[in-house]
Amino acid sequence: MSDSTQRPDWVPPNAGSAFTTSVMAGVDGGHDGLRGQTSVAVSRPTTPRRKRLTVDEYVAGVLASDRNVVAQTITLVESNAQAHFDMGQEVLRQLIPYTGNSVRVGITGVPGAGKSTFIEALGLHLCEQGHKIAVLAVDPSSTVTRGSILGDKTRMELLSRDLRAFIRPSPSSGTLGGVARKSRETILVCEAAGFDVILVETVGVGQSETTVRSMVDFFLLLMISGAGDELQGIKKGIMELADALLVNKADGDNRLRAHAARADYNRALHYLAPATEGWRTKAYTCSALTGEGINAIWNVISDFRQQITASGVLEKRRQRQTLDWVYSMVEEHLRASFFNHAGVGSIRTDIEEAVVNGHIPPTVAAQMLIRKYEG
Ligand SMILES: Nc1nc2c(ncn2[C@@H]2O[C@H](COP(=O)(O)OP(=O)(O)O)[C@@H](O)[C@H]2O)c(=O)[nH]1
Ligand SMILES: [Mg+2]
Repeated sequence: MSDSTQRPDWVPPNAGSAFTTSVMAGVDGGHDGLRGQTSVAVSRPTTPRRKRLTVDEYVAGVLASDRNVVAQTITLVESNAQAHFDMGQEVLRQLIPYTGNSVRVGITGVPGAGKSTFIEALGLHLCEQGHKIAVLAVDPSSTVTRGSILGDKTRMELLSRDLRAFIRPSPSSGTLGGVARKSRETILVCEAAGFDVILVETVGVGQSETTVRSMVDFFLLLMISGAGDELQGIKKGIMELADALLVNKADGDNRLRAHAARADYNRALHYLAPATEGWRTKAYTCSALTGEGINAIWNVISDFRQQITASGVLEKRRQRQTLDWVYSMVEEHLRASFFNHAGVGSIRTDIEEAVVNGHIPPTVAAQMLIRKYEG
């Protein structure tokens, strides 16, 4: 739950004002998930300034599934400006009664496993079946890998042209907690707009799998055969988060290897605790390229959804996730407040030096810092 990737010397920007401090950079980059605006930097000067909407207009537009307003609402809740934050929270408050009616699916896997290709294949398949799909990304490193995010968008070219789909890149980089807050709120906005399948892609960076696990119903781990488990970063811990393992690229010469890998993973899964009470996590194969296995994995997800709805596990899971969300924001806020505290700042360097040189034990150092903060 807590963001253990946080470096101890991290100091949040403008810390102390509110949760708006949790993510740096905010919406200044200006991408709003609208089709045809991927080249925002180029088209921006000719784009007319948008009229500011009122809270009622945001709410009505989202409920009417107006794509422009959906995108603007997400931009609003992603904003770091205090005025936007307050307005965004009021919009969300009014949208809450219309949320919750989607299948939330998280997808992770190493870069190159085929997540984006898979999401496009699954997304198109679901659109054909009459679903409305929202694709979101959670990538706390997205400033660094900005290029690849845009690359992903162009890779999902067919899906992004489909009016039944809505693709939104990751919020700008910042702490994982900050990115997560925005993504959770984006999920709610998309649900209120009538998107009934939410696909959340994340690269396995730091704690991001755990974070995405904590915001979805079903968590899918995409694998490739022959890459070696160490290379794929598939630690036991991540397999234990998954509701299904999907060996992608089961096509051409790779087909047999993929099927062998599936059997191996199924054997390994026997020894692991399942991620979801009453559900057995299994391994499957697919080819995001040819589409083989895509329908089958959707059937697995649908069965899962039906089963955990009936058993009450879904409701319990979502309640726990909501509380986790609350406390992760509290933690995020306290951390920011601590590291921005002037008194703490004035003694930190000395205390850090004393503790690394063995002059005081870590516990005493922590007590001194906390006393300074609370005092
Ligand atoms: N042969 C084959 N190649 C695939 C498949 N899925 C993805 N790829 C290729 O693998 C590469 C990485 O895919 P991408 O979707 O960008 O992976 P991501 O980094 O996990 O999002 C691309 O060149 C894809 O064309 C598949 O099912 N079969
Ligand atoms: Mg990708």
